[in-house]
Parts: sequence; C-alpha cells; structure tokens
Amino acid sequence: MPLARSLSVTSLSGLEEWDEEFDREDAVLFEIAWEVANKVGGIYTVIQTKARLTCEEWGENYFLVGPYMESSVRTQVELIEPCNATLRRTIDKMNSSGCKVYFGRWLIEGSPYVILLDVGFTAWSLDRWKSELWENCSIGVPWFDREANDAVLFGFLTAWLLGEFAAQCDEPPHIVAHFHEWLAGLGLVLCRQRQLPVATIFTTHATLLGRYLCAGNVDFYNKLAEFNVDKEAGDRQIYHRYCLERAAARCAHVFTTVSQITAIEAEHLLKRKPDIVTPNGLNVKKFSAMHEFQNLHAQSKARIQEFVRGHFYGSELMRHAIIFMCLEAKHSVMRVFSYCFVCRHLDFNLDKTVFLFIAGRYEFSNKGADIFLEALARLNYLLRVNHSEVTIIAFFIMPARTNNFNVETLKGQAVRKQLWDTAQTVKERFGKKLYESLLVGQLPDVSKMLDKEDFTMMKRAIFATQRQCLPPICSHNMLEDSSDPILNCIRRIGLFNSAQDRVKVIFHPEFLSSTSPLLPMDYEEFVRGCHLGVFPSYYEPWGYTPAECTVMGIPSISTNLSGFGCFMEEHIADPSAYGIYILDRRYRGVDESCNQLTSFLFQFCQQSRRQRIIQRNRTERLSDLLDWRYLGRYYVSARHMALAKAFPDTFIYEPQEPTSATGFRYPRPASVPPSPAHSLHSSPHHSEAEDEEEPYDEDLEAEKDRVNIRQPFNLPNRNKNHTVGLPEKN
Ligand code: G6P
Ligand code: 1S3
Repeated sequence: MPLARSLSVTSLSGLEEWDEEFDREDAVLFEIAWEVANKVGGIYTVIQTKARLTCEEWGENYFLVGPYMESSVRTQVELIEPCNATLRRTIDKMNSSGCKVYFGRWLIEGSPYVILLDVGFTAWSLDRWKSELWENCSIGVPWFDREANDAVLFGFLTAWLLGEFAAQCDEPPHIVAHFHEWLAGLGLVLCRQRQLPVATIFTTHATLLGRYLCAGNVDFYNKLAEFNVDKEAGDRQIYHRYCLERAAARCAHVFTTVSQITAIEAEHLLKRKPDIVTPNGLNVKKFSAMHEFQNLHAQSKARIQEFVRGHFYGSELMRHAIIFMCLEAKHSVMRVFSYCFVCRHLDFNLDKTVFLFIAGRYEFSNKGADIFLEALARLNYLLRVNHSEVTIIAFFIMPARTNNFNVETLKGQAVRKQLWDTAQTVKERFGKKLYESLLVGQLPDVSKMLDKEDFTMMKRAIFATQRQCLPPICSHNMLEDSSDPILNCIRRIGLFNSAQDRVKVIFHPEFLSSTSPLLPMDYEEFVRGCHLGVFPSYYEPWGYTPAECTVMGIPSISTNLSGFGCFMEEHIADPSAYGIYILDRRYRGVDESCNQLTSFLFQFCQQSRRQRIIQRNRTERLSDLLDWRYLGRYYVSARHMALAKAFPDTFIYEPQEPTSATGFRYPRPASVPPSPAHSLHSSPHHSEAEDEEEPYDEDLEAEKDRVNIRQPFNLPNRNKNHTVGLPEKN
C-alpha cells in the first residue's frame, strides 16, 4: 500500500503547503460547468476569474470542460491539438464513437485548456441515455424541458470523457472532477454510479428551489425548515431538475456552496450540509499608482455626465390651469385661468449629482429592485423637504425584452451633440476674429465679436432643445411595457423625472456595451463612474455586483441575505466605514428594510466630495479580501478533502487547526472618529466649508488606515504574489 500523503492547508497560503507535500504530476483536475467559455451568468465569472490561479497551481494538468457553443468558440477559444497523449487518445476514441469533442485554449487570463462537448451532435443518444437514467437513478426527464435535455446529454458526455480518460491512463490516475451547478451535476452522479476512480466535488451557486421559492411570494428564510421539498418542486414543474441537483449534492465526495447563507439553504432544500464554503473571488487588478482608480472614477463619471446632459436636455412649456369657484350675481361660477411657464429639465448641478445604480439578472424582487424603487421615492421626498441641492440619478441596468432604443432617448444625445457642435463653431469664428484683431495690433471690440449669424445659429440650436415630454424613464422600447415590474412600480410611485424631482430614474434594459450609440461604456467603466452600487437583494447566494464595486473602490449596499453581505459583515468590524453598507433584510420587515435603505441613501447624499474620496480609498483597500489569491484556498481545501475521501489509501486530509487568524476582522479605520458624537455614521464627517479650508493629506490618512489594518493580521503587500490566511469558515 502506498504511503498516505498528508494534505493540509494549515499554512497561511495553502498553496505553498500543497507544493511541498503533493506531487501533482500524477493528479489531474477537471472543472466542469455549463458556463465554461459560455457566458450565462455568475458562474462564468467564477470560472473565468479563477482560471489564472488554478492554472498556476495545476499547470498542464488542469482542464475545463464545457459545452461547445459555436458563437462563443469563434470569439473566445483557440482550437488546438490535445496537449497530452492520454487526452489525445481519449478524445480520438470519443470522436470515433460518434461524439464531437473539441480541445483548445480559452483566451482569458491564464489561457486554460478547454474540452468542449458538442451536445447537439450526440442528441441521437438522448432517448437511450434518458432510459438509462430512469433505470439506474429513477429520474425521469420530460421531453419538453430543453435545458434538462441538454443537462442529460452534457452529463453523459462528461462521464464518458472521465471514464475514457481513466481507462486510457497507464497508471491508476488520481482524477479530481469539480462540477458546478445542477446543469453539470449529472456527470458527477454517473461517475459515482459507474464507480470511476474520480474524486468528485459539487458546488451549488444557488439552489433551484431557493430561486423559485424566493421569486414567488414566500417567507423563504423563516420557512426553510418546513418546506415539503418534493411537493414544492413538483408544484413548480421542476421536480426532475431538482432530482438531478439533489442527486449531485448527495453523491459528491465533497459538497460546497458559495456562502454560509446558501449552506443553510442547501441543508434544508438539498438535505446535505456542505462540507466547506467556497466563497467567490475576483482577479484583482493592481494599479502601480495608489490613486489611479480615483482618476478612473473621475474620467468615467465625466462620460456619464455627458450622457445625462443629453438625456435631460432642454426645456418644456408647461401649461397649468387654475380652477376656482366664485360667487357672481348669486350664482356660483367656475372660472378657469390657465398660465404657462418654461420648465428646464437640466436645472440641477451636475457637480452635486450622485449616480446610483443597480445591475444584474432581471429578477425584480430577488435582486431587490422593488425596495430600491420604494426607497428612491422616499428619498425624493426627503431631499425635497430638506431643500437639498443634491440630485440623484438612479440607473437600472437589467436586461429585458426590447425593441431597441427609443427615439426620445436617441434624440437627447443628438441634441446634446448639436449644441456641442454649435458651441465649437461659434468658438472658432470668435477665435478667428480675435486673432485678426490682434494681428493688426488692436484690442478687440468685444461687442462686435459675435455677429448676427452667430446669434441666429445659437438661437436655432436652443430652439431645437424644446421638448413636449418629460425626459424618458426607459431608454428602450419595451416589448412588455404594460406588465413590466420596474415600469409599473415607477407608475405607482410617480417618479417621472419631472423637474421638481430630486431623484431621477433611468432604466436601461440591456447590458452595457462600449459600442452602444447611447451610452458607449462597458460595465466596468460605468461602475467606476458611479458613486454607489445598490443591491438590496432578497435572494443572492453570493452577489458579484457589490464585490466588483469593492475592487474598483466604489461603495455599495448589499444585504445580510446575500453571501457577499454576510461575508463582509464577518470580516470587517465597521463595514459602512469602508463603504460597505449592509441592509438588514433578515430580521426586519420589508417596510423597515426600506426605511433603512432610505436612510443609507440619504446619509450617502449628505457626504461631501472629500468624504466620498476618503470612503472610496477605504473601499478599495478591501479588495485584497476578495482576491482569488486568498479565497482560492477554500477551493484547494475542497480538492484535498475530495482526494482524501476518494483515495483514502493515498491521501489524508488534515483539517485546519484554529489559528490566530481565526476570527480575522478588518478593524475600524483609524481615521474614523472614535466617538459617535463626532460621527453620525461611519464615514468621515466634515462640512463642505472644511473641505475648502482645511488641507487634507489623503495619503497620510490612507497610510494611517493601512497601518492599522495590516499590523494585527499581517496582511500581505498587495503587490506581492502571496496568499494570506483567512479564517476557516467551517
Ligand atoms: C476622484 C478624482 C478627483 C475628483 C473626485 C470626484 O477622486 O481623483 O479629482 O474630484 O474623484 O469625486 P466625486 O465623488 O465627487 O465624484
Ligand atoms: C449565481 O448567479 P445568479 O446571479 O443567478 O451564481 C453566482 C456565482 O456564484 C452568485 O454570485 C449569484 O449570487 C447567484 O445568483
């Protein structure tokens, strides 16, 4: 019997320990997901951002397995010959047996190898495989569920690939196969059922039932323990999918979820407690200059401001009628007086305008768009009664079915462009006259610098800015306008972008793109230009959107029902000081949560520019916490655990002993006033006047906070490539 090799992650880095003790030559890692080189949602981000680190760790022995999607392959994958002989034999064998298996490099950071399985090409096997599934696992998949049919094909192909690979190996191999989400889960079930020599891991990023139940009107978290899961799945016609998911979770050597909150959900709905939580990380970009991200914020904000200038262009002639009763010759008479006034839409100061946004999959209540809108209505009231000079523009970036941009929105940008062109023409003519005057040694007669033609041109441009309607809420023509939940909510709360509103709303029902004729920015640029991301989700197993904000130094609001919110709450002593506002949706009713959200937003609006800058610096400093360089160690642990369970004679897993890093928390920033008397909320408080008068050494403040953070917990230098110990969560 070979000597059992000890695997542990007791060192701070985890990865280094692995290096010393484990000869990776004879182990191969397959990571299997429907979203490999195929963007659908958050799982794509997990795999894509983690690839570099996993490639560093496993090198040539790491293979991602996904479906072959021609359009994505054309733009994202370079097809090549298989890199190793065993794999070449495996793929050749499968291809000669009626499959289409492709091999290539995914053109992302780390350039991982990908094996892509063409499920359509083997559709002829569907019925046979479905009967096998029924006979062996008693799971029946109905013919009409296309996604589930794809899951069956993908599952059988994956199991075939792993089985064939194991058979082609000269020595008994040590294979680790990590499956993500129910769509890939059947491959795992078949590996176990066929007793393949594979250590299996299943990660669920959200449970099927959880997502469905939350989208309905169910008190999900309070009833978690009471659901009759089979009935609930049956009622929603997802019983077969649920069975595939539950079977994968139950069969896996190691079962993981992306957060503690989803771990509890999985325990109740999938009837298995996860062995380890594997939180999602990001590939954090390190800037050489400390404040580069602040400059990027200013640049991107300027581009959003340009868009806003176009969107809220011009003025409207408002007709108002006053109706009153008067007594005349003993009769009451109704009199109507009407009057007109010009209402300018861009009557707010863009320098005092705060940009908020919510973005993601269009799940109205799961993603918290419902309470965000309600809070915006309350905020509008608060800002109006307090005569605040601040204007809020809230962007909703959630894709819905549309029929392209609407005319009014496009017109706004065209009008803005025309005004800009007119200003440039007049400026050139003015400059020429000025130059000619100076050439002849005379100071210009300023009253003659603009002539009639200039004025006509300018007046024409101004007349073109008149409009008959309010600035549009929605940038596109919606296909389901009358039943759209965001639009209906706006109709109910009356946030119509009128000049009196201090809160304006722009609904962009399409993901952003740098080639858009309307707002030509990609998502990252847009996020950088905003002031606050608002994600008050009710159902959010992890939540990449606030995490992405954090690594870009943009504050965000999340909730204690989201994986990200709970994770930050656990690791930061005073999250709001770092620009991480965590809304309580767990212990409060909807109305109370909405009030809390309103108060977060109102507090945020009251911050001065300087306070926002300090807060952004602090937010950005948290990005280490979300880097795969640290969070990747949970994946390392999961793999060690799986190897030890699948090959107990060869591997032993030693769980981490509690270390001094357990209970790790970012402390309160040193620059936050210690007493609540000095600080209403946990962001630095100074008045606008102070901003102008008192010199502020941003670097010094930042350094104070940094020293404070690093000393007790020995956080690494961000520019060095090493990992740090986070507390073991399980
Ligand atoms: C960054 C830039 C500053 C700019 C500021 C605006 O910090 O480096 O030059 O003044 O952003 O911040 P604000 O929160 O008002 O968009
Ligand atoms: C899921 O994607 P979603 O937006 O449907 O997986 C993501 C990656 O783990 C996770 O961040 C998100 O909360 C889940 O909901």
